[in-house]
Amino acid sequence: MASFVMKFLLISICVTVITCCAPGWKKTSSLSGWCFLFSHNQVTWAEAEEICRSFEGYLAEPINKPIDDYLISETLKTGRKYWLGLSDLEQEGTFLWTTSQTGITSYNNWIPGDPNNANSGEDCVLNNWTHRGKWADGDCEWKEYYICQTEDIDGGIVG
Ligand SMILES: [Ca+2]
Ligand SMILES: [Ca+2]
Repeated sequence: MASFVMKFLLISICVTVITCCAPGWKKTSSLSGWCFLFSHNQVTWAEAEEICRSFEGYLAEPINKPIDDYLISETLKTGRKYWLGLSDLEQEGTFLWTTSQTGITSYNNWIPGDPNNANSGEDCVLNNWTHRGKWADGDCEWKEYYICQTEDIDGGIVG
């Protein structure tokens, strides 16, 4: 009974006061409503997408500067590059955000020279390319770190 009350209390606080993220996920006060998981393992883009979905989330989508700035601040700390939920798998040269299937609008953060579809083709987007916090297209089969994104506790646990 006591633990039930505690759980109820915690969820109530999460919902009414601030958003709560599952253990291991990060949030930032400047971006209410979002939780982010920065992976410690490296997988292909498709595998990363599947893993994020298994957490009821998706590959992170820095659709605007505030989200991207936060992701950059975190990835610059680790020095790693991470898969994002952005690709031109459907149509070469047309990059779409995975969940909305909409294109890049006013904000983008490509590193100069990318996207370049280099080598045998690059259709999946990484951030923090060469440790400069910028986006680059890469080979979807590369094994890379990834960032998952979910909405707060309602999106992550209930819905
Ligand atoms: Ca491409
Ligand atoms: Ca490239």
